[in-house]
Amino acid sequence: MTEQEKTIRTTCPYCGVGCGVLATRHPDGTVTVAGDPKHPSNFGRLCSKGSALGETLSLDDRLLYPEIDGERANWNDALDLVARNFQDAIREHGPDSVAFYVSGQILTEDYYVANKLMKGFIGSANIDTNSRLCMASSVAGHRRAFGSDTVPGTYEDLELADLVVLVGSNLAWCHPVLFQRLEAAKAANPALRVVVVDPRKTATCAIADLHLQLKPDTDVALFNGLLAFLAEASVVNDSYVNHFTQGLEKAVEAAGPCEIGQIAEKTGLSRQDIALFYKMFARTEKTVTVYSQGVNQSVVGTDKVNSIVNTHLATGRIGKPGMGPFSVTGQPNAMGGREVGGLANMLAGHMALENAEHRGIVQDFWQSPVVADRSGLKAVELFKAVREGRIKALWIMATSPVDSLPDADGVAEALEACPFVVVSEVTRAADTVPYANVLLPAAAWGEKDGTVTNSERRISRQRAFLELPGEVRPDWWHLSEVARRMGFAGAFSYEGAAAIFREHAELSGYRNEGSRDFDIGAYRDVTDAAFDALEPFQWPQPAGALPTDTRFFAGGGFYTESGKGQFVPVVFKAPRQTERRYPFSLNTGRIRDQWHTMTRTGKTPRLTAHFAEPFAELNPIDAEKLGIDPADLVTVKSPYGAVVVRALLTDRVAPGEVFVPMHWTDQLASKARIDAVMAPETDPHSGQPGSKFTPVAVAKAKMAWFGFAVLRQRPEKIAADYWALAPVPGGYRLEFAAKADADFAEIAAALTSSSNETTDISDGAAGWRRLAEWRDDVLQAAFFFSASPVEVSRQWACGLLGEGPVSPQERARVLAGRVPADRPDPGALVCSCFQIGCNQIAEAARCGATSVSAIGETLKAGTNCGSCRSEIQTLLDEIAKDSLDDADIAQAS
Ligand SMILES: Nc1nc2c(c(=O)[nH]1)N[C@H]1C(S)=C(S)[C@@H](COP(=O)(O)OP(=O)(O)OC[C@H]3O[C@@H](n4cnc5c(=O)[nH]c(N)nc54)[C@H](O)[C@@H]3O)O[C@H]1N2
Ligand SMILES: Nc1nc2c(c(=O)[nH]1)N[C@H]1C(S)=C(S)[C@@H](COP(=O)(O)OP(=O)(O)OC[C@H]3O[C@@H](n4cnc5c(=O)[nH]c(N)nc54)[C@H](O)[C@@H]3O)O[C@H]1N2
Ligand code: SF4
Ligand SMILES: [Mo]
Repeated sequence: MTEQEKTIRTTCPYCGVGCGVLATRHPDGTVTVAGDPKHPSNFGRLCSKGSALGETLSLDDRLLYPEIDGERANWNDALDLVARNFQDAIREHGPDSVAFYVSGQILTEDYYVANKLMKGFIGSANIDTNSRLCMASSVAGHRRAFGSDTVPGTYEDLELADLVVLVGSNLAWCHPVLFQRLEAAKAANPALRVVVVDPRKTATCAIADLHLQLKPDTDVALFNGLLAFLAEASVVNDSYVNHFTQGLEKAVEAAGPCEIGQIAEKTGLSRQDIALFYKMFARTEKTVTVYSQGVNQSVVGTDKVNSIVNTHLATGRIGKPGMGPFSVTGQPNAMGGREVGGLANMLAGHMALENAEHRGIVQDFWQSPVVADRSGLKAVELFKAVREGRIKALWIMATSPVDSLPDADGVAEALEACPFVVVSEVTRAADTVPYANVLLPAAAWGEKDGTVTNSERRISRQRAFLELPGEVRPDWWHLSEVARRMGFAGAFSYEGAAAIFREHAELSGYRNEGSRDFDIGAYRDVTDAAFDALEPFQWPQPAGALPTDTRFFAGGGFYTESGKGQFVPVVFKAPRQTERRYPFSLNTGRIRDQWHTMTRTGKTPRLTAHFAEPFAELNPIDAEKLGIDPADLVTVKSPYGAVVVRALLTDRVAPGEVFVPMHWTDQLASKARIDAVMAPETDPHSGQPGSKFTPVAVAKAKMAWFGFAVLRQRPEKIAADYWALAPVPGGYRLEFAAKADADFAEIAAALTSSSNETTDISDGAAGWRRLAEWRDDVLQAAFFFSASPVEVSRQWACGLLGEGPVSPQERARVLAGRVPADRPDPGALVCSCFQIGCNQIAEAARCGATSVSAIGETLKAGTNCGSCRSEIQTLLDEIAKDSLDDADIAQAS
């Protein structure tokens, strides 16, 4: 390593696994990353997104200076204006006329300051967060059962278990490193069984011994049935139940008798599969049930959580090695946000807003003029209030509600109508930016310092390794400066993240004495230097105690009034039916290589190659009925809004269901914000929207022509009824289409510079036309037009931008666009690290590489980050099945 090279230990800014990252800054300004072998979450592993972090740090789209009404401003004016508008609103309309909407992607220190300002100094609880869309049902379920929002287990439990049940969790794509740990545990312990409960066949199913492909939102029927089964088969742990819990009888009564036939009817599962699952669960002491958004993001999400937790309380399988219900968090700091009380119905330090004693503790500690004493507006209600003019000043930080909240067009209207909107952002290429009266430039990953808490309650440092560019400042600074200007200088005079962390740690231990789960009092006096060097640690960590058991509730000790864990009686409610006009149920979620609204992962070709445009997974049976062919464009529509996306025909989804990823925004596609389609219906206990279910109509979007282009420059404006843009090495790729006939030469010219030379070839009979533009013999853009979806190898076409000068005589050959014989089409990308496509894997399999490791040896695919290993497995399974089928056919004929 040269002298200027510097390696810093930090934490990945994406998912809740919370992997340790070694970031090395090189003298040429580039940054490379590697997994931190010493970090106890990942032990050196990183997934595809984590591995590509170094490629997402460019400043080209960064917000570098404050802006007022779209004009660059200085910090002082911007902060004064924010403080004045908030103060004016509070004076005229009261504290509940202002609100913050923040995010599980800010650091604990940012979050702590936001919550303190709103609840203790402004005196309203109108601070909510995108965790409402993410973890709120788990929080509500935990509090009902445990009396506190406690995750009882640790990651190690997945490795120590003999049965891991994954409910509504696509772990392979969404918590890839945890998935890899599970995969490795399964390889080491052949007795370990994995059950996946998901209406969709996901990549996670590659390691499943049993996939329960249930009907959407019928999980409560499945787990109530399990509780009844356990009770009837006397698998209840009487000692645990009698000593440490209350309410089993009522819960069993609510669940009703275990009638497998009825459960099969409700869930759409086969009786055999249900019985098999119940028996596996009953006989396997070491069972962990991991759950995620298929559980939380539902109008019955909290009941789903408790139906799962009930089965673990009944068996006493909680807080012991290899056992427990385990809600895995999505965002890097979803847990930190919960610890500081960032939700509208929570208080700092895992204290309860409705508890007068807790409010007293917090107010006394903060020495604050007030402390909010009733729940503020939860995300969906909050934006409804904004739309109705009840919120006069709103501050949005590190989240994009016009993309991620249901009825997203309604949210956009709300922001339009709001008298004063502040947005703290890192990029100007975010859909919220146009709605901001004041834009505050925030420090991004690599520039900011502080802590995050992962799914297993492990607190790790994010450390800066880059200077703050332009005038960007960390989020906690934005908040503290406004607080100072609102007259609260004394309580917000922080010098840095360490000072905030100390205060947060001290509050967690303040008048605690074991009465609250969250206690990191041991760190209340941490020095700046010790904070810099802080090693990842799990809470609880009270002052004066040695780190001991990091699990909860094996021996009771619940935080309820009685100290006992509570069974919550839950009753299965049949999910809302789809209707004649909206006959499909829309499911939404994530893909392997993109993070939410793509503001970072959408910047690197390595991550966009896996899926380069928005799509709808549709079962081939439905497609046939609707006259939809592969690669057609389709409209997915509800009474709230519509998207136009590419049809992806696959039996991964069941007939009657359609899955659309949540990622595409107006930055990279014409009309793909799927939350514009989602109904704003929420769980009554948690306020979490049911982002996995909305009745929709699906129809072919008829187009007069389709186009595909590779372009050296990003086009300024794209005039087409459908378009989707993605970066490729050396430029961009564009898919587009329109309903009306058009002049292709004009379209091409409008997307590029007019000074280019053009080559134009067409095949009238085959119905296609191709145009290429050149400058100094170098390809600037290539266009492929056709009356039907363009059939050209995308990998080959994207590679054209990498070719050197081409003489005029050769240009037609370039355009002819057949993959040269010596360079077979690699096919759809599977391995993003080594850019290996499915055709290459199929070819290797035909040559004998029939296992994931053999593919790794032959092609290197899957040998770096490992995120694609489950897809390789699925491909190999399909190839094996196809060749068996072929053999059957051959035999039969
Ligand atoms: N690659 C990637 N990883 C991520 C993220 C990302 O954006 N990209 N985001 C992170 C965040 S914030 C989160 S919250 C997590 C989310 O992680 P996950 O919850 O694992 O991901 P999702 O794709 O949202 O949904 C999981 C599954 O729920 C299923 N599901 C839908 N309806 C039901 C139902 O009624 N019952 C059951 N049992 N299952 C159902 C869906 O089919 C889907 O496969 O991922 C985190 N990790
Ligand atoms: N239909 C549907 N909708 C969903 C979901 C779903 O499964 N289906 N999932 C929901 C869930 S679980 C989640 S977590 C949400 C996520 O949805 P969002 O929170 O809206 O998505 P992000 O893209 O993560 O938004 C983060 C924003 O913060 C910016 N940013 C990044 N770092 C910083 C920083 O340090 N400071 C500041 N100030 N800004 C920063 C990014 O540029 C980006 O614009 O979506 C929810 N919406
Ligand atoms: S699993 Fe991937 S996205 Fe999640 S923290 Fe680890 S490297 Fe980051
Ligand atoms: Mo999330």
